[in-house]
Amino acid sequence: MPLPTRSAAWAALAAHHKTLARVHLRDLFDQEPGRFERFSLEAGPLFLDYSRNRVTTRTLSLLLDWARESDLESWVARLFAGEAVNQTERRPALHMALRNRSNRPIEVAGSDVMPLVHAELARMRSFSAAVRDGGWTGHSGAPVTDVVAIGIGGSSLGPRLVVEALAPYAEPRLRIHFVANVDGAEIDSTLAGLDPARTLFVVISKTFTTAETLANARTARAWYLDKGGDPQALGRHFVAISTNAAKVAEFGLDPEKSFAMWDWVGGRYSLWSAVGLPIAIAVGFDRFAELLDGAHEMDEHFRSAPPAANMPVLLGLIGAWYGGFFGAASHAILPYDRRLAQLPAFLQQLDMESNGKRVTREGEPVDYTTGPIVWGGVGTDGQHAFFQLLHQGTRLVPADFIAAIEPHHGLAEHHRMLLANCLAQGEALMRGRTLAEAGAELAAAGAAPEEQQRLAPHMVCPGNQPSNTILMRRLDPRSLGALLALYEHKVFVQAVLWRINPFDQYGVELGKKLATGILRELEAGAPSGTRDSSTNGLIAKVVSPS
Ligand code: G6Q
Repeated sequence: MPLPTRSAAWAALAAHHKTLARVHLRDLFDQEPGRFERFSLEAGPLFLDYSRNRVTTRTLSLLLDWARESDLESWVARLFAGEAVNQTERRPALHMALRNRSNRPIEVAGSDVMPLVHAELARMRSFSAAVRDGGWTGHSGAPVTDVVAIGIGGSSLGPRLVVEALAPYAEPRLRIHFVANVDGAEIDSTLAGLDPARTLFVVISKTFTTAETLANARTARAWYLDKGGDPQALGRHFVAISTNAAKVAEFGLDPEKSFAMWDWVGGRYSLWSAVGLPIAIAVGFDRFAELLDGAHEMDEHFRSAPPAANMPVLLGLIGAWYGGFFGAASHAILPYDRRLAQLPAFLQQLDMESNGKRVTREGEPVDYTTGPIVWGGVGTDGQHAFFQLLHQGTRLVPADFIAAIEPHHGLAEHHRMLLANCLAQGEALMRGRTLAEAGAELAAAGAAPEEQQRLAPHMVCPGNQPSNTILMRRLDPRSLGALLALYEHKVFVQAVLWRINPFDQYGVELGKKLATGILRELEAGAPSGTRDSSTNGLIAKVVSPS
C-alpha cells in the first residue's frame, strides 16, 4: 500500500488546509448556529463534543476519504477477526476478546479463545472474593489487609489508573499499593509499615523476565522471609500473573495457581485480563465486570457504527488532521476529575508506545509525522500552571477535556465550580481574546487610555486552539471501561491512517537490552571502555564517584 502522502485524499486535505488554516473557530461558530448538534455524538455512556475543532463538514468528508483509502473498515474487521494485525510479531491483538460479553466466539489460529477467557475470569472472581471477604488468609491465618501489585508499564499503568479512578467503589478494609520502578525508594517506602502476615503480593509480568519487576518481586520475597514469613506458605502471599509458567516456577510459585495471560494481548492493552486482578480485589468482581461491559459497548460501537458517526474513528481522524497538516506535535489530556490523575500517564503509554513508529507495516520509512507527544494533567490544577502556554504560547496544542456530570461526593458547589472551569477553558481556548476585547476590558476596569494601549497586547489570546470534550454521567466502571476502549481504538485508527503497526515496541526493547549490559559493568565495578566516551565516562563516575 503506498504512503498516505501519495494518496488523492492527502492532496485534497493539503489543499483544503490552506483555506481552513486562515479561518478562526469563532467564525465557524458564528457561521453555523447548529455546529454543536452537528459535531457531537453519543456512544454508550460517553458523550463527545467535537465541534470545537478546526474542521468543517468538508474537512470531515475529506478525512473520511483518507480513512477509506487506508482501508480502515477492513482493518477493523481484521482486528476483530483475530488476524495477525501485529505483523512484526505475527500475532493478533485481541484485547476485545477479554471483554467480549456476547456469545460470539473469537478465534485465534482456528480455535475459540472465549472458553479460556471465561475460565480465567471465573478464577479471578473467586480469588478476589476470597481476598475481599477474608477467606483468603496468610500463613498465620490472618486476612489480607494490603495488596502490593508489582509490575511495570503495561503491567501496572492500567490497573493503577482504574483502582484510583474507582476508589469510591473500593472495599475500605483493603489497601492496594503499586510498585513499578526499580528505584529502591519505591518498594522500600511501600513495605515500610506493612505486616507480612497480612500482605499479598500480586506479581504481574507477561514475560516474567522484566528486570525491574523481578528485582522488586525478589526484594518483596526476601522481606517476607526476613520478617518471619513461612517459606512453605509463599503461595499464600504471592500470586503471579504471566504467560511464562517456567519462570513463575523458577521464582518459587506454583504455575497452576497463577493467572494466565496470552500472547495475543499486548501489555498496554491487558488491564482487562487477570492483569486487572488488583482492580477486582479493590472494587469487587461485579464492578470489574461492569468495566468490561463498558469496554465491550465501545467495541461494538467501533465495529458497527458508520465511520462518520464512529467516536474512535472521528477522534483518530481529527487528531491525525492536526499532526499531518497543522504541524501539531502534541496532544493534551485534561481530565477535570482528580480520580483520573493517572489517565495522562496511561494514555501516554498507550498512544506513544503504540504509534511512536517511523516505518510502515512493510518497513518503509514514513515521510510524515506519526504519533503525537501525549501529555496532560488534571484541571483545575493545570489552569494554574501549564495552561498559560495553551492560551498564549506559539504552538497549536489540541486537547481533550474529560469530565463527569455527577460527582461521587456530596459537595455540589465544588462540582459546579469544577465543571464551570472545564467548560470555560474549552471556550477560552476556542474563542481567545482579541485586542479590542482586551482594550474594552481595561477600559471597563477604569484604566487610562495609555495604560490600555500598554497592556492590551499582552492580554491578547489568539484562541483557535482546538479541543474535544468527553462527558459521562458519572465516573463509574462502565463509563471508565468505555473511555479506555475509546482511546485504544482511536490509537488503532491512527495507526491504520499512518500505515504503521501499533502493537510492537522494538524501541522499548533496545533500552532494556542496553541496561542489562551496563548493569554488568556496574556490578564488575569498572567500565568496559567499549562504549562511547559519554557512556564510558558516566559508568566510571558512578563506579568511582570521587
Ligand atoms: C506494553 C509494553 C511494556 C510492558 C512492560 C512489562 O505494551 O510492552 O510496557 O508491559 O515492559 O512487561 P512484562 O509484563 O513482560 O513484565
